[in-house]
Amino acid sequence: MVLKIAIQKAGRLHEESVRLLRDCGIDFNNGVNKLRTEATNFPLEVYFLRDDDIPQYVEDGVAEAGIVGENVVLERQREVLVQEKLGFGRCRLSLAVSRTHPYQGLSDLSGLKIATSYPVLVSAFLEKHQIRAEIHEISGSVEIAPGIGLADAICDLVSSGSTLFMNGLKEVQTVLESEAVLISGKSLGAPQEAILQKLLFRIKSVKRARHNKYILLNAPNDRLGQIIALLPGMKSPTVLPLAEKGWSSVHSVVDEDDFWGIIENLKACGAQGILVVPIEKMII
Ligand code: PRT
Ligand code: ZN
Repeated sequence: MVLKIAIQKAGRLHEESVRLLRDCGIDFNNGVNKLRTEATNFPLEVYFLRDDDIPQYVEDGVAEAGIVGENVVLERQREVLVQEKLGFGRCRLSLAVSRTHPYQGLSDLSGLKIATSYPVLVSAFLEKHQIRAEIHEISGSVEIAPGIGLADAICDLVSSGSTLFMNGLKEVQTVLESEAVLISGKSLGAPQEAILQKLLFRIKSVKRARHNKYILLNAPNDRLGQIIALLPGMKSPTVLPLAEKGWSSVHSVVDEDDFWGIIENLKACGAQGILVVPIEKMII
């Protein structure tokens, strides 16, 4: 028995999807000129597909799971379950108008023609805010639509914002925040469900590890109390005596978000020789 998982064949999510599965300890060939491949050390068959098709394939049961942008899942409205946010492929679906437009607020969009590849999400957003505007669906290069007179505004994915900038547009409203997600079919057989749960367990430990760092430092014993208070650790920090009298080595795990603040406070408390090491897997 294997679990069939669909990932993007080429494009923005391909590399990170492959990296995530590999970091989960799953070995497979990476799909150049291939439609599918089987992992050698985990019951997984990987399908390489266009991202837009992945929700449909998962709904139909051609694949039991998939990795795809949440934006695609929500736009396609397929009957699939979002199992886990994956922390990559982050972007936002945003409305933008010409930089010279004297935009003041959402009501300024009334009566405008909005070009987008996300008609479902944009209509829902406009309806929610009771704005009547015309949606013009186009499949690519949405950002050039205002410049060629095809539309007054656009709604497209943005990450750095440089595409909007280069096309003389300004972002005025976020419609959706998105990132890659792991989806699954709604009714998997028991063996596939068991494999999915194993995969999810591994993905969660990889995500946790990516978000945390292992930290080692030397501390004078008379400051240990203060230093330990700064380091929560998984349970509590490990403290080992150094060969030099009056000093200890302290080991702990810190969240990346709090990292720099903690380091500054540790130094201020007299910590020395601080080492920071990436964590490969983290199981709690
Ligand atoms: O061939 P296939 O159909 O599989 O790929 P695709 O061309 O449809 O998709 P692809 O690879 O471009 O994007 C796949 C997924 O990556 C999207 O569905 C999003 O979930 C995610 N993602 C993250 C992005 C971006 N960031 C992004 N910036 N997808 C597209 N863009 C585009 C955007 O459409 C615009 O043209 O990049 C441009 C804007 O980027 P900035 O950095 O200039 O703001
Ligand atoms: Zn696509």
